[in-house]
Amino acid sequence: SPNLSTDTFHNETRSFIYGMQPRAIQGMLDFDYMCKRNRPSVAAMIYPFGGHHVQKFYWGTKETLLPVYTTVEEACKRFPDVNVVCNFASFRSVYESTMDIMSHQQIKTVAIIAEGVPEKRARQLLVAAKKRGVLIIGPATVGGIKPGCFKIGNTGGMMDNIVSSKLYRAGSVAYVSKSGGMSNELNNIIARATDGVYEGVAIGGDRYPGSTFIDHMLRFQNDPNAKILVLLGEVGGVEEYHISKAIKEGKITKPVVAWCIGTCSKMFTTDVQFGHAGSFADSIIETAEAKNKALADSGAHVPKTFEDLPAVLTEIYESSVKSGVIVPKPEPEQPKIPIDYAWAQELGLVRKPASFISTICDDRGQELSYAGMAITDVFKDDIGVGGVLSLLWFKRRLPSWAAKFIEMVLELTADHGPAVSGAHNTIVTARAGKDLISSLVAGLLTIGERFGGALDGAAQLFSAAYDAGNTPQEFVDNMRKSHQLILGIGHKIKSRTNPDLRVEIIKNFVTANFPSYETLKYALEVEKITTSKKDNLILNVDGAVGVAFVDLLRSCGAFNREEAEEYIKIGTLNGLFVLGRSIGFIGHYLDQKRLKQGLYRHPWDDISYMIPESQDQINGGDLGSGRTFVES
Ligand code: Q5B
Repeated sequence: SPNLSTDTFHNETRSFIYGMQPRAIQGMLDFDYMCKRNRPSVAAMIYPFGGHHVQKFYWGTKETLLPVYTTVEEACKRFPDVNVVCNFASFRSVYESTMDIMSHQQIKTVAIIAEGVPEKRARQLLVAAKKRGVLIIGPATVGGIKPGCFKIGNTGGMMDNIVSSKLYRAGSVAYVSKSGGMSNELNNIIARATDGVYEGVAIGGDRYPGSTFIDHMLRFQNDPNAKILVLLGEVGGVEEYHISKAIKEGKITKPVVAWCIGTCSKMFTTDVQFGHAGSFADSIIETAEAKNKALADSGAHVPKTFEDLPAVLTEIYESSVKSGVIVPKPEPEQPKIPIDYAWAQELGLVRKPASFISTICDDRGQELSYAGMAITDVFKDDIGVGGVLSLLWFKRRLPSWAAKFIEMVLELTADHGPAVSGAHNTIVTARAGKDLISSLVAGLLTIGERFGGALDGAAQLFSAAYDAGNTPQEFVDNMRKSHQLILGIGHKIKSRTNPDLRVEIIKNFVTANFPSYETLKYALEVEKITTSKKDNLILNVDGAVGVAFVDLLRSCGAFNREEAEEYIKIGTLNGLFVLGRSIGFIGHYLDQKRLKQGLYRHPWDDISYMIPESQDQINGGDLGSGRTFVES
């Protein structure tokens, strides 16, 4: 016979959970905590995939770790006190895993949650379990609950439901049903009609459950703390007759309140298969009505309808109290169980200041959006890279000429040969064997005021001087007096006689498309003065883009003056060069890899070595003069 001990579940019962079921485990641990158990009822998880590891759970408000083993054997070895397994394996693998679980002597109870277990397999499991003296609850069940002691998996539903059905402390009524959903209903009815549930088991709705009504009713009969027994049967099968027989034979002497659901089936003109695989009446004796009658005839308390069940329960409970069979216990304080933050937030019970604010992009909904524009619309409207940049950098769509200008800047700044500082660094890094990101970053880190990073500075200097009403000459003089280079002016190789055609392209576009371009005009006047001094002091590509962008921000109509100034102040414009030149740096990286270039070492003859001849020369403090150095 299976393990029909009256002590199947107690407040020291420990279990393994087979399968990765963190929600169910958290529910069990919350229940344990609520019941004031000393230790969690779950000792470990068994999950054949992913190797040994630990998983974090809450134990009240604190956190605890549960180990995950890959085999039942390891788990059993580590926790010899565990005798219950909740098996969440699917119908495909539940047979093998349950057989494995049952091969370990210490396991006395297995709850099988899977639905759709083939009947042949279910019967084989049943036979094997009987042979080994293992109690199987299920298949196709949520399991069961023993208030104050143990809860199988998801039984009892959410914690607020468990609290409202007082499942955190033992009552006097033990029930057995087939359905998990109806068990919840019973938990609620029993809590209201009596002093509550002592133990409840849902055996599952399949035709061949691992344990049957009579198994559990006899367990409850033998348990002195179960005072009233409840049977919730249903149409189909003949298991309920075992109860009526046991009552008649005096094997069950405690009051039994019984009801078989499915009495409405007579209203249908054809045979009806109810929700469970086993809830189908093959003959008249399998109908709910016939079984209710047999139960009533045997002496069970059978209400007229299911709706009358609570009243019948109350009547039996009150008479049990009167006769002293049940002595009501003082009601303990209702436990408080911390709710998960995410759930509390969903219920609108908590709020917290966010650590981050983001206003440009949202990936939470069904569709990604850039500044409120759905990604499908980005493509429907064909807004291009310029449009996407407008949304993500400026949070608005800019006029198409402005978006086009942005794209033009990215194209113009994409590369300027392998000799410029950044490309050189990318190449050297790639040749040192580094990866794409390292090589790209090595190049990007050279961008600064002298190389490619003068856009913001140029925008600030020229616009400030223009706004202050300085003439171009005054501006140049002021900069010279304060010993500052004019950012955006000057180039290593380009000059008035060797003009930078990129700058020409920018000028042509701006003059043709921008509503106004006062800053650019001003910068070109400055250029006339600087180039008159030195041929290479042209308005360079950084300067041209910088001042043109001031005009864009000020004239496109999408920004007020304050916003336009802010974008210049916060360093937006160098971003254009960084973004554009990344294209070129990546190109150089790929080029070097493609060419399989080896480690670069700079030739000695290209380095001027100026080494002191002796320590005395260093100590003599003559380092700056160059006189005392050997020049090579
Ligand atoms: N002088 C760019 O210098 C460079 C002056 C100036 C007044 C100035 C220099 C500079 C400002 C920063 C700037 C962006 C370092 C450049 C870029 C992207 C690139 C790069 C590429 C690409 C060049 C000689 C004489 C001295 C100086 C005077 C020089 N600049 N006076 N304002 N701005 N500019 N950077 O040729 O009397 O002889 O003592 O710092 O805008 O990075 O292609 O390579 O796409 O990758 O080495 O285009 O102009 O000249 O420093 O020897 O100076 O001119 O005071 O006068 P150079 P220096 P003096 S675009």
